[in-house]
Amino acid sequence: MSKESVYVTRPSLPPLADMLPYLEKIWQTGILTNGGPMHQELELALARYLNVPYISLFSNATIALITAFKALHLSGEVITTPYSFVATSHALMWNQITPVFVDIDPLTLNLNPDLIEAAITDKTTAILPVHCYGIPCNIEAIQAIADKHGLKVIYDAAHAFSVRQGQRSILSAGDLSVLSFHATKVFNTFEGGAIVSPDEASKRHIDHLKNFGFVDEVSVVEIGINGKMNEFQAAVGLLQLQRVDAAIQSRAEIDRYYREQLANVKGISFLHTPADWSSNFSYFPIEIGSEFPVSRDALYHHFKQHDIHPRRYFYPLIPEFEMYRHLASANIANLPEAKKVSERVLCLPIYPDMPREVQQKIVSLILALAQGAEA
Ligand code: T4K
Repeated sequence: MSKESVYVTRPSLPPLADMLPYLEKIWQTGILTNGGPMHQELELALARYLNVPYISLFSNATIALITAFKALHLSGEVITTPYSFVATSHALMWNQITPVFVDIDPLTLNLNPDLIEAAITDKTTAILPVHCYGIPCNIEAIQAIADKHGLKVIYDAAHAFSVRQGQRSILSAGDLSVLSFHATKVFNTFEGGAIVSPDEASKRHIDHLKNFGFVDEVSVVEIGINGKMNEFQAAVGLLQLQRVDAAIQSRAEIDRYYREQLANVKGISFLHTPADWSSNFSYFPIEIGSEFPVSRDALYHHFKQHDIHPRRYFYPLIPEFEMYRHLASANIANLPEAKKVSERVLCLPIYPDMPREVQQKIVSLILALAQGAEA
């Protein structure tokens, strides 16, 4: 990665000097992992900040998803979205659960609740929606279907750190929600993740599962895994938390700039913004329609020639990957909205402290193409 290159994101980092006292403490105490003091402090601080009842920290969101399915004893089939990062479905496969892909709502780009019931079979045990780009799913409609059919709901909330609808955190929806704290996310601990639980018993169970199934020194009650976040990650998290509001604010300003500058470009549209939504501005996806002079892919390559690297999240669709193609629900003909969107969306670079000149360069490349200045 050269310094001049512009990537879809650039991770926020706490000042190195602020990190040193935390490192000294780790070195002094010799407590490196296994639910140490910083881990405990971060769990409490995050639960407070996110306004959620209970949270369990993990080494990353993929392991957290795998553990969440195990905690809820899921099996058989789980209904999910084709339009996500591949980890969403991979985590099901690691539990020998078959993903059943259902098309997305073209407005929110999330699992379309109107299509879920038709995909339920006697093997279905849960619904796994994703709040894609932090845009909330239709939580009420999904819960109503789950309640009617006795299904669990696990939200892949990897993009949804701190997102609220009205006054309510969307992370409290469903049975469990899973967050990612990967380097590329709004709040990062280098690698990391978490499960949000509704009650103490669920949290305790998840905490046992992420520690091999140990409940005390000599008792292992379940086949657990090692999903623990270590003290270094937790220290990073504690420092990041002090700055995350400012980081989101800085993202909001870039979001506003892009929207203003690109508002009247024919063939470029922005994503739906629900009225009572408080976004974390984690991504800036634009949809490139047929009225724009070049295709999404041509625009993507044009940017690359200028050493700007937006991303085609999420292309290809998960069901287009080789290991999913054999599934009946992976037939792309039944997923027309997801297919269309995966060929049209481009996520523009957005990250705190992104220089205004870089934002201007990105905008001017798009405007020049729109005005036919560059073929
Ligand atoms: N569910 C959903 C819906 C997800 O989106 C994800 C992850 C997960 C589950 C699983 O969460 P984790 O198990 O990862 O916690 C990235 C991330 O690796 C992945 O976490 C994320 N979603 C996905 C949407 O994006 P890539 O393949 O795009 O990463 P990469 O390495 O190409 O990074 C993108 C750009 O960011 C690079 O071009 C440069 C910049 N970058 C990246 C890293 C890692 C940096 O500047 N510094 C860095 O350290 O997947």
